[in-house]
Amino acid sequence: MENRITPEEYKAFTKESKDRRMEWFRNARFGMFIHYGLFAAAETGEWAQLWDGYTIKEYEKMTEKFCPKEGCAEEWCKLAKEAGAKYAVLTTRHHEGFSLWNSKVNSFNSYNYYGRDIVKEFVEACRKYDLRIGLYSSLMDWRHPDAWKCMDDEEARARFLQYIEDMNVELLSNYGKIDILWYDMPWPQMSSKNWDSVNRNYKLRQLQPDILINNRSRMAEDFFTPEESVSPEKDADWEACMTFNGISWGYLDEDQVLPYTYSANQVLRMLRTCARAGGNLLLNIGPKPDGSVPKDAVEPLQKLGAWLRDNGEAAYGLKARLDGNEVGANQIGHCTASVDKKTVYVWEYVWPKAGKMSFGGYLSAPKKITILGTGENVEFEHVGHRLTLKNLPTECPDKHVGITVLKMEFDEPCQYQFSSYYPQMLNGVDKSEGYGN
Ligand code: JFZ
Repeated sequence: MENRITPEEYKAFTKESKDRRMEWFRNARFGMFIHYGLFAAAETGEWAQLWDGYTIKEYEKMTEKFCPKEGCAEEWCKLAKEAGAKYAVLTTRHHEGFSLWNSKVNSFNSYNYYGRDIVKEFVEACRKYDLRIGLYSSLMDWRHPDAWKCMDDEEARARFLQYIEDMNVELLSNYGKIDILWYDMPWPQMSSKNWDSVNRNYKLRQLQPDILINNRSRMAEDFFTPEESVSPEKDADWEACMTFNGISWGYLDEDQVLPYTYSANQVLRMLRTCARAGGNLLLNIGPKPDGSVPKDAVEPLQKLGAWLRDNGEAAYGLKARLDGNEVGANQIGHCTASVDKKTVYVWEYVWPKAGKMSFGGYLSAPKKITILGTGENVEFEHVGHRLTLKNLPTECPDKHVGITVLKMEFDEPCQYQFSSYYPQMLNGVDKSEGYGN
């Protein structure tokens, strides 16, 4: 391989451009994952080939049931846009080894079977709907003869690494500007050295100088990818990837999976966790064998998008990383805040019917409080450390999902005292208020 680079040189190379490359990602907050492949036809998850014990030959029969309809990629991207996603990531080839593009490297592909370059259709749809583009590339491959042999056969490893690289070169050369390379499952090689990740990724970055690469080629790279759990990565960029149902990335019967499908409210709680801890949410849909969006995901995504159109300011864009001590809400809500903490967004999951609400621990008073979704001003008073909002609407102001955001604007960074376990521990509380010393 030409012009090889050391890990130290590579780290310096990527570090120099990282903040510039990451800027859109750090503001985007929300992307849509699309797991599409022959596995959709199995209807038992994207690991069907392995879990259901197919031989490679038997699994090839999935090509008879897989039937991508015209315009399916457009359907995915239109819904992603409507849902408020800023980018989309497509599984171009999952572990089953079936490429969704006109590959000259892997003949087991959608073009040879159906005359369809689905990756091309996907990138064109992303551009039509102004979505940044992510291409998922599995390192694990259940079909290629060298994929497992490479565990202990150096020649097989060289062949397999070249196979993977050649496919990724096709993806990053033939479809215009690509924003994310989303590696997955770096098995059976258990180190970046054995994957030769430094040099393979260095080569791919030459093809797409602005590309972001995730941490799944056994190197930290640009962002971490906690899976099925919105678990913030401290002091690093991260993106939580989540199925829509906690069961499968690939299509499952849309009627039977409905009881497990997340509501818009549940997705919004994930998004808020991301917004207050400097991460993104990559929420997955698993299209049906014909490429249709499973109906269980449609309504939650449409509601989510409607809410974000009114309240997106509280979620999108750079936000302060909060670990619970800088700004606070109450038991029925959570906060996000601007980086300078002069704006605090309180996401109230339940709306008080009493027409008033208070927040302890606010040592400074905002200059203004509004209901973000309606722009309506809120009356309030500030006594000691307590902020009391008065004459509130008795009906929940948010008509989309029932989550109302209160926007509190301060002249200076908000001064908040962590509401501890005993009132006596609160500074600023008047001890004569019956709490004694
Ligand atoms: C992988 C895939 O196997 C899965 O099908 C899906 O595509 C998901 C997004 O990525 O799942 C993983 C990846 C990593 C771990 C577990 C499941 N891990 O590190 O434990």
